[in-house]
Amino acid sequence: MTWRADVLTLFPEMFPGPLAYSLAGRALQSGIWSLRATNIRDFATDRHRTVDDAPFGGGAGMVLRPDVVDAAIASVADDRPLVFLTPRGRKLTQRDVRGYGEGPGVILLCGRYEGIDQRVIEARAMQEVSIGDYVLSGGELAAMVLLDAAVRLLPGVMGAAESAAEESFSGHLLEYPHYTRPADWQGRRVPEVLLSGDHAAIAAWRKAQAERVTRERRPDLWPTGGPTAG
Ligand code: 9D3
Repeated sequence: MTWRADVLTLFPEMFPGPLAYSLAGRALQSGIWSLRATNIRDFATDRHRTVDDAPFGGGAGMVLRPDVVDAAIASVADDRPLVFLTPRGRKLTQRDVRGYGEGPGVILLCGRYEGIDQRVIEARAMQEVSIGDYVLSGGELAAMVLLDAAVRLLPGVMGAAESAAEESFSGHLLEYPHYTRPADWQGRRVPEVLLSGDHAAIAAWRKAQAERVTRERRPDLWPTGGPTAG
């Protein structure tokens, strides 16, 4: 059945955005997944459609009200995981992404302002997720990253060849470098082994390259070499 994504945001016009293109866009068109963006402001109850207020205890910025956020969630909630995109969250991993892809879909809540009232986070048992250690201006781009990563894993989205390659690779090494024609470009030659037709030699060269680049750039992925390994 269709994998369903709901996004709760103050900027619903940002969606589908880049998710309308490429692999994810084709899968959206074909009904493999669905996307609905809901404006949190639609659940404000006052004349001015207020969604936020000053923080108790003082300090800069504004906080999203729990009653408004809860009503927005109630309008879409079912058995899907509710994920709050926030810089305070656990860092998203490919394992998490695989889990989301295997379920019925996700409900994503995007923060703006300084945050969301803590009580609704707890009352709704939200999973709090960050996409990495840098500061965005809101959760919307993070939600798109999560969706792109999950949707490409859904059955029928990737070609069978790519899926198989991904499975056998399974993420422990960075990729070897790629080359195509021309064999000589601006005096830079493609490594001779790749032109040799010796498939065993090519496989060995690629493995060595993948290991070298992983040790150099991502020692944390290397079984023995990581800064916190051992
Ligand atoms: C004043 C302290 N700031 C925290 C570093 C407040 C703040 C900054 C930026 C609160 C929210 C945001 C907007 N970012 C997100 O909503 C966000 C995010 C991110 O900034 N980095 C990585 N992952 C994510 S997921 C959502």
